[in-house]
Order: sequence, then C-alpha cells, then structure tokens
Amino acid sequence: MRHLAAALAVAAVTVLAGPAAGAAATGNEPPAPTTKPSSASTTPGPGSKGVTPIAGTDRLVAPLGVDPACPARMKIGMRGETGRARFADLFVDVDPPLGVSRSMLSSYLPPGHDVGAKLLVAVPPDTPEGTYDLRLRASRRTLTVPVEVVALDRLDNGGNHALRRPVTASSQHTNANYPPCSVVDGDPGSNSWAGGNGWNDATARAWPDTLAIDLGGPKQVSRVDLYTLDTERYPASRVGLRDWDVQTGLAGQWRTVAQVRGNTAGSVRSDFPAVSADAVRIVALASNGANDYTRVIEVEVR
Ligand SMILES: [Ca+2]
Repeated sequence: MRHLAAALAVAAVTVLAGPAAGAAATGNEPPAPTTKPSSASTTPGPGSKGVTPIAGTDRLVAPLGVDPACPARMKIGMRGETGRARFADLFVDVDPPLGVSRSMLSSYLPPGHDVGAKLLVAVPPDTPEGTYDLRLRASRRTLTVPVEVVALDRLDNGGNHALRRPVTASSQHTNANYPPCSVVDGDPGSNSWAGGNGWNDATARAWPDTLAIDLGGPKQVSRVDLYTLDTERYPASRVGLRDWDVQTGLAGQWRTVAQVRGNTAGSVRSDFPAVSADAVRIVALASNGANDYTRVIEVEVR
C-alpha cells in the first residue's frame, strides 16, 4: 500500500476540454490485450442526468505476482453533460480482496467537460484468478468495469515475452515514480513520465547502467524494441538514450546480439538471428544532451 500511496500522491487530476475528450481519448492506460467486445456497462438510475462516470478501458487485466510498484492502472473520470456547472463526486470501489488507490474523485465540472484521474488497482498475491467488478458511481449512474485477475504464465502478452515479467535494474531512483518494473507495464508512451511509466536510473553521469528482464523460461527471441523518453517537452534527441547494447541471456550466460549507437529517436527496433533466451538485458552506455541519466519507457521482446 505504500507504493499505492506514493503513486496516488502524483496522480494529477486533469480537466480535458470539450466533449470529444472522452473515455477513448484518455490515452495512457495499457491497451486492451484483446478485441473482445466491451463488457463494461453503465446502469442509469433515477435522477441521473448531469454527470456520467467514464473509464479509460472497457476491461482491466491485472496479472498476479507482478511487482507491487507497478500495479494495474486505468483512467477514471466523469463527464458533465447538460445543465449547469457543478461540483461533482465520483465514488470508486472494487470487489475484495482487490484494492484501489482512491475511493473518490471530487471536482468542479462544467457542462461538456471531462475530469479524469489515474486509478491503481492492487492485487494481493493470494487472490484467486477470476473476474472482479470495479464500480464507478456518479449521480446515481454506475459504470462497472470487469477486472480480470490472471496468473502471469497465462497472461495474453500479445507475443511480447517481456510483458509484466520481473525486472532487475543496476540502480533505482530514490523517487518511487521511476520503478524498473515500469519498462514492462505494456505502456510505451512517454506522456506519463514521472507518473510511474518509465525507469530513470540513480547514477547521474555514470555508465553503464543495466536493465535485465527475466522471461520466465527459455523463449525464441529475435527482436527487441526499446522506447526511451520522447515528448515535445523532453525530446529523445535531448534526454533520450543514445547508445546501448542488447544482450540475451541463457542460464546466466550473456551475449550481445545488437548494438545501437547515436540514437535520437523515441524508439528503436533491434532485429537479430533468433536465439533461445531466458532473459534480455539492456546495457545503457550513454544518453543524449547532458548525458546524465538512463531513461527507458518500455522494452518489448519478441
Ligand atoms: Ca512503460
């Protein structure tokens, strides 16, 4: 819960302009792993006009046994419909034993606007697999989002062997918002930087830094995609990773399978002849600009 509290402290409440900025535009939550039709449902009640609860995803997959520093997360919020501007409340609860990082969201809400926040969903280690209901209530409307708790070995990883697997980093920033597990959380976007979506190492201007992902057993591997910090404000050409080696590991033996030098892009795909590997390691050698820290948003292994 300590991690949840830390993450909650930075979960900014944002007002999105205009009715077009609805649930589909909230953007940073992990993509739904399948194309299964929506099973979220909204139940209107009497007197429900005015405020509608919204969610950034139709269903949330919450794997068991992941690092508690990187819980499942989604966007939640509410939309002011017709009528006057008001102060509105959104109430959040989930079936036990799951936990949520907030039980309520309160905000001034003009008509035609959305207000949103990040919600973290914690899954205790002994939780039985199955579907649990997460409920968002506003103005007597209830939006129910199913949360699917699955064992890591049964997670639909879409072919990405790194997804949600254990990560070991050479150092961890004292700020809890840059945990190593964030590089396998399924979100390669940079917009949640400093919000728990990427790793920042702790050794300024000291190289190399390493990031190792345990694949949970030997896999055939021929491609690694690395996403480094890259936004309009923090472009990769100024703060992103510049030079690194890609290594595969098998029974503790590492070999370099690709090298990237002089990178200025937000993501780089490295292809190499297929090898059997039970781990992948990024050996970071330099970053751009001030060349200060290693910043990695996501690593995908195929
Ligand atoms: Ca990430």
